[in-house]
Amino acid sequence: MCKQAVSSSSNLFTPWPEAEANRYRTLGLWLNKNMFHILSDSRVADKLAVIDDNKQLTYGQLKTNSLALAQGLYQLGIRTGDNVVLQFPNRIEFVETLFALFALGAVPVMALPAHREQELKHFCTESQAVAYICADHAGGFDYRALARNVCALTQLKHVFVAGDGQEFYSLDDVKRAGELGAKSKASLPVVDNGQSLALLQLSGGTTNLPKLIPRTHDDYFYSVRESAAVTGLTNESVYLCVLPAAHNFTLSSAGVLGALYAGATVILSEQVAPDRVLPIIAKQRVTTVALVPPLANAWLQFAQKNRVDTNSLQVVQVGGAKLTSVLAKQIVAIFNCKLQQVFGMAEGLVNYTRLHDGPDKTLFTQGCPLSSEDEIKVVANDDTPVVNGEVGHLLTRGPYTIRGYYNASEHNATAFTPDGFYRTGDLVRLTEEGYVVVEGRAKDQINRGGEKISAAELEELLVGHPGISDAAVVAMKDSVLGEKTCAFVIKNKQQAYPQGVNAISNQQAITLPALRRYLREIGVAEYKLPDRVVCVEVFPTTKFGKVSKKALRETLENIQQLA
Ligand code: OOB
Repeated sequence: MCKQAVSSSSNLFTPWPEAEANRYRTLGLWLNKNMFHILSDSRVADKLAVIDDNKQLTYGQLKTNSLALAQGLYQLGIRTGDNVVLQFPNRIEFVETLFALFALGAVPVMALPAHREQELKHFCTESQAVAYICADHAGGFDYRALARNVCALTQLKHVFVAGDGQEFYSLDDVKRAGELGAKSKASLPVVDNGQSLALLQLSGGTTNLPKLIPRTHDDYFYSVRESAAVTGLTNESVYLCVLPAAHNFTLSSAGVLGALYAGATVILSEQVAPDRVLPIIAKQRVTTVALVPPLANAWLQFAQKNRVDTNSLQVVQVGGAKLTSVLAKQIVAIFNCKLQQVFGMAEGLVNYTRLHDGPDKTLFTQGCPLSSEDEIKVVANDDTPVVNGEVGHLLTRGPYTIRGYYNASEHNATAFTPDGFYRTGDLVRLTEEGYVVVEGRAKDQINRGGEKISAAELEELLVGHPGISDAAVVAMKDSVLGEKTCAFVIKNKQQAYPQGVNAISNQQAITLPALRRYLREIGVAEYKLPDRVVCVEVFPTTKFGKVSKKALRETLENIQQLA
């Protein structure tokens, strides 16, 4: 079941129309270059490229290691066009493996460290991945145990583990074999095919199962180069990555790849808590960092109460969820730095406030599109443009926004307009100067402090529980995370509980702890577990007979007010 060649991916993702593609090439946006060139020879080989909690590598070492790993993976059968699920904490091995896969023309599927059996199984099946590459353990979790379960459930052919591989291939051994192989044979050529897939990102999702987002070398490399310029990264910058490095924000906006492209030093931290990270900022003289609003808030609280040296900080980027102007002002005042708001999506479009913008923009808007070639439209429900300045649905297309999800033709028919605009699901208005203000969301999703949860996905998981006959998930306001998740459930009265399915079934209790335990047991990522459960007899419906999420949100607000 090995997907053999890149040609097979052509019917799995929608290319840009030829006229647009030619235009982007003529304009020099698409360079027909493999992203491996980010580690190009022009970098100073002995400059520090990456530092993690335990080790560090120069640009020269990073390049050598990635090529050796590519060679080793090739020897074991990984080929151009193969999809490979990658799941790492913020460690150097993540960067080495990512560039090894780029060099091979293999396609990493960017799983997050929090993902578990449910998600991994889906990524492997959906992408027909031939391999899974992970760390042995991180954050107290053993990823080899996860690998065992995923292997049993999918068509995976190989598992590679950084650290103690146990029964799996150790990444160090693969690298060593690759070094030896490279000495005896001609080293692998890095193939430039800009239209081929560079990686598969993950959508926050509105569907039962998250969609994969096909990003090409041409489009991703363009967004990385342009983002590095807009965030002011140079070879003197020190970029700190605290959010998961695989996420589009910290990978490419400008992220780890943008920082390496600029010749900067990247610090990968597995810690996020301010007492652990703020000393790293002081020690490494960090200039640039990307945060989600709740993390920015936690760091500020800490910095106000403790003596910390954050003098080196020049740019603090905040994105992933709406930043309040109150928090925005505090960031600028307390960190004495430039604030850059980032409103982006793994599907492509990224908006940034610019470093020279005044407070009217940096405090109160989510920026403007990265590229002058980005097209954005704000439309009413019938897709007609709204009056300037009014709130509407944001649609976009451009040189780095996908034209379709991976292997999802049915979903693509509604997720994109017939002329190729992506329906972001965000409700926005534009200022007179064309800056975007995010006003809300039309998509059925919870944005839990930047982590996206598809309501449909969680509902499907909940109704899989024998004690629940129906579920409807809505966002509830939260002062720290912005939003949390509330699951309204209808108990299953008829269902006879099978013996020993899990602790909760036998008790017939649909309590929050029991439900969270159930979801954990079936292998759902921790951030997707509901924060509140409300049992109801029936769901309110709209006049079309659909569950009214609006009415459920109102019920929730009433309950919260009474509490
Ligand atoms: C980023 O990417 P995703 O794919 O996890 O989530 C995209 C969605 C957007 O459609 C929007 O609903 C929300 O996240 N979002 C924001 C926001 N940034 C993202 N909502 C309000 N204000 C913001 N600043 O989250 C992402 C990708 C690249 C760069 C930055 C964020």
